[in-house]
Amino acid sequence: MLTRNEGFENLTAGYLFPEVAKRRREYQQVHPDAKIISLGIGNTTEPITPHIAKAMSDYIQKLTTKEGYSGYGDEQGLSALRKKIAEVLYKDMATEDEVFISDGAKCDIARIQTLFGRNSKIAVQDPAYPVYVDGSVIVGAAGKASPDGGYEGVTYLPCTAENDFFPDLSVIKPDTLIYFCSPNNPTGVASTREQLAKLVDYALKNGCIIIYDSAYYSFIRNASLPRTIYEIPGARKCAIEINSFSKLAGFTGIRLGWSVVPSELTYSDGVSVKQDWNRVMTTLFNGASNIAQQGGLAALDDEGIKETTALVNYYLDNAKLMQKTLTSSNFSGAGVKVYYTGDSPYLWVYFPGWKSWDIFDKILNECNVVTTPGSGFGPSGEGYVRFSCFGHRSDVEEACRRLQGLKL
Ligand code: PGU
Repeated sequence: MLTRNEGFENLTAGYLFPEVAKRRREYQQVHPDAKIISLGIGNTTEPITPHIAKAMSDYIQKLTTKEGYSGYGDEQGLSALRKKIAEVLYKDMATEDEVFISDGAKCDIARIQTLFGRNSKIAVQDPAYPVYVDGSVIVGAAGKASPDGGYEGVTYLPCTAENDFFPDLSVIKPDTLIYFCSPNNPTGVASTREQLAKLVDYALKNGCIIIYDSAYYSFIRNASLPRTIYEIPGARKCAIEINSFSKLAGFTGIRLGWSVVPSELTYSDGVSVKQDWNRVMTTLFNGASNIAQQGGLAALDDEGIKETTALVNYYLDNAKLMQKTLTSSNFSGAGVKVYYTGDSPYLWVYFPGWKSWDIFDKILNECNVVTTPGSGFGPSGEGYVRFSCFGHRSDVEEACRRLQGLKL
């Protein structure tokens, strides 16, 4: 008999979002008439925009012809798309050969773990997108669960209202892999240039590598905030960036993302990280869908940028409506605190005296609205709930009406 990868034994809970979906299903079974609205998982709902859709459907037509058909492409992605991403999004900060096209950011976060193996030390923002920790547990780098609710091999970096959601970096040990997400999921906070400069400086001085997840960069509206880690001098020597078309262009189902691994980035022995990443992407991946890549190309030309900006603005307007409701007297009178700066799709909301899953249940029961419990993102998320703005406007408006009636 084969033994089980002990990483699975170490996992203390199921993945957060299926857990949320299960509670929703159970509620719906008991209340079949309830019209449940999701402000839970960050799943896009608006249609693919016309210019981007046309590029994909034109390409599908080409695939039906002998001349236009293509099978496997380069595993690292279409060179036209790698070039376009480098030119449009990174300008002189990254080159085409440093951009790798993928089937999405979550998948890249999983594959990245193969670079550093089970002996790597991990640090994560707390709260954080659960894949960083759960993925590390599965590959064995996070160790066993500790009694305080975390994992022995993970350094948690509390990001709370008290520290303005930017962590104390001094607790990170040398030679650690640091997962850092900005704009952050779930707090919604986008780190400033000064904060990111501190992070890069710390990584360079302590031999750390940053996995910088900027899947929500397109939601940044404050022009002074960096949209990529490579705006920070020195980042090319210590950071990998992971990114996605999911939230940028509504590609959550189409699946398309990219990573940037600069040529200067090396392991302690001087070997190039990019060289190994190229090996991982060519060996454990077979290239993103060629149809999706045509959509990605269209998303980054002038017309595409116009469309995606409008699409993201639509969701940001939803977030403003939710902010208005959650800061109204029904909530503020009960001491509820809303953290939202207008640069992300998530509102991070603190309900004093409540456990996250309890307030999640209460909102589901009384308003038939699904949220995401903050404790699912890490120990510092307890007492918080995350509201996502990726709904249709009419659903968001209806959810806001119902939330006004929540008995706090
Ligand atoms: N990175 C961050 C920070 C995310 O929040 C998400 C999605 C991804 C990556 C995934 O990007 P893809 O390119 O689509 O793979 N987070 C959503 C969806 C939940 C999930 O399991 O990915 C969320 O609600 O947090």
